[in-house]
Amino acid sequence: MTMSLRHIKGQNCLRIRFFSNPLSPHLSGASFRNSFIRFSFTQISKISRHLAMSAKDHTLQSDIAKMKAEPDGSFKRRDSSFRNLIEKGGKYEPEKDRYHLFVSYACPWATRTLIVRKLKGLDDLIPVSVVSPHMGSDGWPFASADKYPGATDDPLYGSQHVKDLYFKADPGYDGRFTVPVLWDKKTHAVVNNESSEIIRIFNTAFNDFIPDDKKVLDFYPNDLRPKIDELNDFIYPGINNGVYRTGFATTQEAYSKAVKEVFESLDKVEKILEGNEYLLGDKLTEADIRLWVTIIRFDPVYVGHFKCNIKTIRDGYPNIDKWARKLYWTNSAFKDSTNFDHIKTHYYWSHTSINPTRIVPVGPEPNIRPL
Ligand SMILES: N[C@@H](CCC(=O)N[C@@H](CS)C(=O)NCC(=O)O)C(=O)O
Repeated sequence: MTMSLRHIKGQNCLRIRFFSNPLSPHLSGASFRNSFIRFSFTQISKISRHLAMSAKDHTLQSDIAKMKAEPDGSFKRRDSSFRNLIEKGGKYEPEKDRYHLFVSYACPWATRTLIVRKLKGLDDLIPVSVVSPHMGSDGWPFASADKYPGATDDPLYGSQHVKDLYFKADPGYDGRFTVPVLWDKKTHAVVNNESSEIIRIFNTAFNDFIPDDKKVLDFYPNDLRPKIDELNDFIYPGINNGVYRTGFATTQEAYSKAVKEVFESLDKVEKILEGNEYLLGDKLTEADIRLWVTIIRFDPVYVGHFKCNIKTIRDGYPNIDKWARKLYWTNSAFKDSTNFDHIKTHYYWSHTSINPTRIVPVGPEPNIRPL
């Protein structure tokens, strides 16, 4: 049975047609009946908006192959749309069994949130769902749509794709369907889809529910904020987003400019890490976490796929390499949040404009060297 709705001009009613033969509804005159139901104008405009949305081509939002570069060939990332906080007295209160995190192991931004979630011991408070690395024309699929080892289903609504969650939260959503997504089960809403803000939420919002040894961990402490901000201010454009600007550039000029900026920023970080355990001396901060997720992907993916190949981390940056390996091998929050198979498969399979054959390279071996 299918149904069609038509607003009858000048009247606040919709004609609803029920068809028993969806393949040839107009031929099967005898099998449908008309019904008239009275709606308010608000309801009519809501329904019409919903119908218009469902008829729209969403692949422009979900298919990375259809993504357009700027006129000069450079890549510009869109700002995230949902920017709420979780705070006492706010719309989203810190509560047990209320929030859910949707991630991809492939995505560096999502991995930031996984690392802080682990470091702060929020595993039981904030359950996680993991998408398949095959980000195709409908965006990120859950295991229900693509059974990939390590991928899971959406336990809340049984969504097939991450885009279904965005439309559940906002039927008129017109942005990209990105991960991570911090979801509120109580109001069926996206709380926040910006990783840099989700990690700050995880850093403090749930402190009342976790043991003291986790509560005291602060990755954005007051006294270090200006220094952390200063680091983030060049590491984000130069490195985190710099590798994307390099890889998604569509002109030689845009590429050459972006790749130069990546390596200048890496040179700067290499100097900062000289004789230091972490970026700010002996204290692990969010600046390390934000940088690390890009560095761990650098040799396995960005050198080849995004053409960031002036040097590798392992052979060209001894201080960064040592810092990255130490975090991976000695802190399980970093290692457990890293899945090299998802990482490599995602980039090489999903970005067909860069790698049309979808062949996933075997090397480098190993993905990360031992300590
Ligand atoms: N600003 C966002 C960026 C998130 C983002 O771009 N995620 C990528 C995966 S690495 C994504 O989901 N892309 C899907 C798309 O653009 O269609 C954040 O930091 O959370």
